[in-house]
Amino acid sequence: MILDKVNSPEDLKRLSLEELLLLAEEIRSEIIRVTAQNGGHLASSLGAVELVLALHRVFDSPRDRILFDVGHQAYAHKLVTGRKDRFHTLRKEGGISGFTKVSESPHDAITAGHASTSLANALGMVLARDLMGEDYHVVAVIGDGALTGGMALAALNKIGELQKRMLIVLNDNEMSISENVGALNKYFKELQIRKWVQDAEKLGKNILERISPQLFGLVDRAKEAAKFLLHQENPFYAWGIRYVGPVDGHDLKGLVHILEHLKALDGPTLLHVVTKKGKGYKVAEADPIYWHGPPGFDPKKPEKVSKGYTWSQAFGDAVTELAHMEPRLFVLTPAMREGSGLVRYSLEHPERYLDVGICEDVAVTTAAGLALRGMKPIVAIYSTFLQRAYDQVIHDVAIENLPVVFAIDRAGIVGADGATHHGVFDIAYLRTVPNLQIAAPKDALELRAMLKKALEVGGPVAIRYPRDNVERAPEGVWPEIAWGKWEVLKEGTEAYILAFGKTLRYALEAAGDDPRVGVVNARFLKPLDREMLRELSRYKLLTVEDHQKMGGFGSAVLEALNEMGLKPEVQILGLPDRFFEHGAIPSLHRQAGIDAEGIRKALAAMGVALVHER
Ligand code: TPP
Repeated sequence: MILDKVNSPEDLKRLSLEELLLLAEEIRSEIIRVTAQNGGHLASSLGAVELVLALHRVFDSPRDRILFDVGHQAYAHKLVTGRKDRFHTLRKEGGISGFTKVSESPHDAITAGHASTSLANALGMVLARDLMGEDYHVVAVIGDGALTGGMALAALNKIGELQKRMLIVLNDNEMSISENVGALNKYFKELQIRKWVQDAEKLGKNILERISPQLFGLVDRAKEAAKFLLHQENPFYAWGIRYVGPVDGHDLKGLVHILEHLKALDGPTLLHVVTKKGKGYKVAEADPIYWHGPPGFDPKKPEKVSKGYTWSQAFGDAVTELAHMEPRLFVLTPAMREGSGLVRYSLEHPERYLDVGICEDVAVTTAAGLALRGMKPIVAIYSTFLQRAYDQVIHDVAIENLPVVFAIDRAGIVGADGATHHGVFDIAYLRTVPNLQIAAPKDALELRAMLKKALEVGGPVAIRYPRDNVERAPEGVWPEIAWGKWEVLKEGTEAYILAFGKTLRYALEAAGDDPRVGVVNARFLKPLDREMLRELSRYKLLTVEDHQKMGGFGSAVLEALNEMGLKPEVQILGLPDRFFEHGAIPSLHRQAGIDAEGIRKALAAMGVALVHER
């Protein structure tokens, strides 16, 4: 194995180009082997193997900084930068991260996970480099999907103005997670077509050259003119960024050659590299959407597996039905059609569906525009990505109390994607926003009731639900829900567990049939059910949530009690003030002490030791 001999990028420079080609295949096998066991970003990483090897061959990491946008396509980079022995721990608790991470390796130039950050980071680095009189290369690798983000486009604008030396490699596979969207994406396709035309012309020219030297001269001039036009029209040129491409991103030798050339240039350059998502693995090439981030699979017999019925699907089914009943309903996604359960919706209601690209801010403000003109928009968004649109939530939606529903998926600990992806801040950052109402359903039926009611009550409403399976609710059933009212699921004589969202299950498990402990489905956080809270304040109270303790549901309960002048014994369970890395969800919940065992311990500390203590 050649990979056995590669312990750092230095070793790549000693290989012949033929050995490098063999190494690419070995790396592909290793990526498939480990992703089959652990799940992970398979198709994106397979598509970037040659690109990663060429970059490490030509540049000198860690002296030169190579930044991977999102960092999900960088498995080959991990394998050649001293992490091949730990690669089998990918995304496992205590193992290496599924994204690039500064604290994991000196070769990881940025910590990533969220899209579109590489260009601004690179800009900061070249500014620092030049100010400090240092001399190294900065290379940002960004996908066509990540380039749809406003952050990336705004950084390009500044990069073009400042004219600092840096290389941007656009890894264009025409895919985001689903098909990429946007005008730039259309333009990239056009550039590829022009390239094919040019290649065909070249072929024709060779033939013509032999037949008629005069005609050949004409074609040559036409080609020069085409090249000129291409550059004139090219938006990167307009921005002051040198555009080179499109080039074949799987032609390792060609890539090495062109990178060597570009390395010597000053100012900002963008190299447009065309790759195939899933390259080298038939199923992933054929269906890059599923194989973007599959769970484990059998590498010899790779098949799609059903993840069961998820909260995302429950949401998708609910809005698909609702849209038949409510003609003003409109659903937006920032590039997460599959993850948000919206495939069915997008097919049944294509005219009231919009994928804006990886730009959560645009999703939220477009929803505001729709709401201002009488529509009832629902923004389907992951908790962690809504962080990107906080100002838009306040400035464009909440101030005018617009009827925008935020369907917040992946709320709480999400598992293998780790610190960048846990949705554990949304309660804290949304709770402080006036007009915004916040709810969390206990099951799919309650989700339906909340969604329907949210459209009726008006104003902005956030409904949060976790990354998890849920029992399917029957179609056509739309129960009424008392807005702002909690629900007692079990009576108690000494203490009540107030659970918000996913932790309700743990609360019921912990309470068992102990008559002293009651359980409340505290499904509305804002407005909070003060009436019931007042009644319950005769008992000891334990709040539990899958969210940061600071600023979360427990804080809201304490604040309300304080305002009402009530002082029951209260304990708050939530995530402590630190970041949780990747790991299995139940394990991380256990560590945070918010699972059934944690609840039992907390109750015991309050003097309510449970009889069925296992
Ligand atoms: N929104 C943000 C801010 N960050 C994210 N990581 C995502 C959404 C989810 N996401 C992860 S990868 C991806 C998306 C939408 C697609 C990226 O497409 P591209 O940059 O073209 O890379 P590819 O996977 O095609 O190689």
